[in-house]
Amino acid sequence: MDEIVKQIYQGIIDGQQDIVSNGVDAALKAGVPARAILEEGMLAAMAEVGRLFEEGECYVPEMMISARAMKAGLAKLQPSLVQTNVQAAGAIALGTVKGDLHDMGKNLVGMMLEGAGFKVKDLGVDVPPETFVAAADEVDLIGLSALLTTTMGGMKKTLEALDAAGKRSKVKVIVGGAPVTEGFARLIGADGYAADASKAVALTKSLIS
Ligand code: B1M
Repeated sequence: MDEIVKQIYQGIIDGQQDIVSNGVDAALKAGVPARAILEEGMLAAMAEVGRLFEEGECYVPEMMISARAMKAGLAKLQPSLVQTNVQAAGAIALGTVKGDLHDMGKNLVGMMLEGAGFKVKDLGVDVPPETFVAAADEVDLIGLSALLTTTMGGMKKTLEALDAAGKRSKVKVIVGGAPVTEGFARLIGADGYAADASKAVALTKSLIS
């Protein structure tokens, strides 16, 4: 791993915003590809934070501080991730389902979709089904994110609410997030599942091209 990328990785684990933010600037200046900074530095570090939390070696406050450091780095990386000359290819509404406050995966998916030329409406976190239903009139596709096994049910409820409002056939719905699987997506009747942000872009293109 590149030395600067290592510093970004460690900075996220230690929750040091300045190190991460300056590290991303330095890495971009040194010509390290944005994708490598994201995947080898930032995503790998958050996966390690998750492992430490799971094993009782760190707690929610530390997880929050790491998340803040990751966000500082993402803000610096965003322009490089979303560079695009592509015309708007469709409109997407994105949100993390009700009860769930995790937003970094959803934000990354949003950035990548914008980079691919889609117009993205970010509905935020803890989004109830009725908010997705209201957005359905304005977009071609709705993207639902969930990071907790306990909130995945919110995806099914959103699909049911779209159905009840007579809007299900008007929009495509895709789902993603760490606990979500292809099988779960099929079970609840979503139009697709993507394991990461790049796959979400490919899936979106295939569904609304
Ligand atoms: Co939380 N948390 N957390 N957390 N947290 C997890 C998810 C957990 C797996 C940690 C663990 O135990 N190892 C665990 C969930 C266990 C489970 O349900 N199976 C957990 C828990 C338990 C909790 C709390 C309940 C802890 C507590 O309070 N006791 C609590 C819940 C709060 C709530 O939401 N109601 C909580 C809180 C938090 C923080 C607030 C401290 C913070 C979130 C800060 C924020 O998002 N602003 C946090 C964090 C940082 C994590 C971990 C460490 C990292 C998540 C993350 O941002 N990853 C996480 C452990 C882990 O995932 N390894 C954990 C980076 C992000 C870019 O990846 O979100 O996976 P991810 O997104 C990926 C893909 O999943 C996919 O693409 C993205 C990019 O490749 N993707 C999509 C995501 N959405 C998609 C949508 C798509 C397509 C693809 O289409 C629409």
